[in-house]
Amino acid sequence: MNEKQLVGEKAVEYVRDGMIVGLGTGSTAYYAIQKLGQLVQAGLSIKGVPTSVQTENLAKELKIPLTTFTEVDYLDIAIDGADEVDQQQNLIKGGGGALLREKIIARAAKQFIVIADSSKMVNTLGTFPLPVEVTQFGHKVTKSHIEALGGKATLRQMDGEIFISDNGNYIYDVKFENIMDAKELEQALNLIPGVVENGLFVHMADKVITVDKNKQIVIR
Ligand code: ABF
Repeated sequence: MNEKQLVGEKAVEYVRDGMIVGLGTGSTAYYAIQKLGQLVQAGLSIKGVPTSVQTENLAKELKIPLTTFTEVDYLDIAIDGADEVDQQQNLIKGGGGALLREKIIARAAKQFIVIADSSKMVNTLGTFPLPVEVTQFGHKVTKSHIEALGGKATLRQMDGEIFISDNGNYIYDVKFENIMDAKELEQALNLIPGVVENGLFVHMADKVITVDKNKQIVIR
């Protein structure tokens, strides 16, 4: 079993009958969702809130019942991946382009569980470019304000076209050198008109499930 599957399936052990579950996006969350699909087939009664259209489609394939924030206003648990996890369990997320819905769902969850293979664990955030979701309107001006904070912003493309998020926005991937104060940067970015959300998840993870160098599961 690979590290992603190990941590993905471990997180599902925290899911109980009757829960509303935030379903993450990415190749690690994929394993958690696959496991939930098996348990639903075996009788587990949950309702999922997907963090992306991609995850919504996967959940539908697996016949996991879904709900929305028009029916619920909180989640019991959210399980999601990350691009980087630092020593204080702060995260960079958004490599999959789903950071806005992921952050809304992570905040709405009573328990936010992050699943990350060992390659995601870092001392300081910032090796991975920070995804910042921006409105299409005025995005080049927004980019200039983002770069004034010290980063180098690149408009995300996919298959030669400008990437458009599930919410109809653009994403800039911003290379900051080491991010020493994640909270300060998160707040500074979100003060910029045109910035919708950014991929810094500060003090949000309740648990981080990863794997140590002996391939043993570690829960922080
Ligand atoms: C998602 O999980 C994204 O925020 C993040 O980019 C991704 C990690 O991807 P993977 O699990 O495929 O490494 O939540």
